[in-house]
Amino acid sequence: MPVNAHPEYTYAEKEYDLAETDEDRLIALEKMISFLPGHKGAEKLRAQIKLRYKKLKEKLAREKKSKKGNSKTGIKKEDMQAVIIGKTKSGKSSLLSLLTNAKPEIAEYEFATRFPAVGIMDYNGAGIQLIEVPAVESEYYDKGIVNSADSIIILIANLEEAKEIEKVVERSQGKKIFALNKIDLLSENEKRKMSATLQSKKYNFVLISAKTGEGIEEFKERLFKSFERIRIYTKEPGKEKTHKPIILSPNSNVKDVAEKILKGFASRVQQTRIWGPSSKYPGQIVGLNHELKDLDAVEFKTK
Ligand SMILES: Nc1nc2c(ncn2[C@@H]2O[C@H](COP(=O)(O)OP(=O)(O)O)[C@@H](O)[C@H]2O)c(=O)[nH]1
Ligand SMILES: [Mg+2]
Repeated sequence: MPVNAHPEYTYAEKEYDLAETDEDRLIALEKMISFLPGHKGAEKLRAQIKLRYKKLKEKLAREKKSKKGNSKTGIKKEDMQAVIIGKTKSGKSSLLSLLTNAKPEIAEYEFATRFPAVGIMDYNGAGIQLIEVPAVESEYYDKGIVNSADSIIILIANLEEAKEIEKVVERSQGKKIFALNKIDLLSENEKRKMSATLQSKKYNFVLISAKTGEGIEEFKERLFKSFERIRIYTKEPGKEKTHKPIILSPNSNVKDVAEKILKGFASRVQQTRIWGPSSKYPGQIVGLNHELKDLDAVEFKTK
């Protein structure tokens, strides 16, 4: 307790010590600040309390902000997550239902999708999480979810829409892929013209039809590449490798695989063998630091 402290200050300090939530701590700090002793001897204390207040306030702001993101929708983020955005009736729901098990409403009328719809797309055994976000121009558009996604699929009908939506996601970090949809309605000549225009603007784009499936294989490949991840299969001694790979960032090593399987698992590994692109020969014995490549298979023998 500082010298010559105001009784109200002493009281607020007690409140602070007893507070159980950060919100209550912040209120107590506000009171402490307003009753801080003004004399020179308390200079250091004043600075300390004000700094503590500032930090706590920032922490609460951060927490509030992150709640506005994905957690609001209750969607758990998978290793590879992409959002599908675009104007109403651009074909977002159609694309989601073509690529995943999700069954969103596909409609002739506008703004049919009010809540983000989620599905998992299979890419040679690897799951890619796709989220249809309500139309960019609607009040249900969810900025938070778009900002936290790894990749952003922008469904468009023409160059104007590409420009318009590009502005909306200007600040988002995710890799952007423009997909010109409904190409089944275009002639070969129109398709060529559109491609040339998008190319000249340096867009990362693909031509697709969510209705006929045209261009979809190339789209899937482009999408997977946008995540810049590697797929590592695991196997048990004497058995076939698993169908579902583990997803890691490039330059990951054997230890990263073990730890992704189970935290602390690396310490139980006695011997590791690898097959695939990073191995010198099939079944090569390597150490935990061995760097892996996309499509490697790893076998662990445990102690
Ligand atoms: N011809 C054609 N129609 C499509 C295509 N994709 C979507 N549609 C149609 O466009 C309308 C809106 O589709 P929807 O997926 O609900 O769009 P959303 O509002 O962006 O979710 C529906 O009538 C779909 O059948 C496509 O590739 N080709
Ligand atoms: Mg929709």
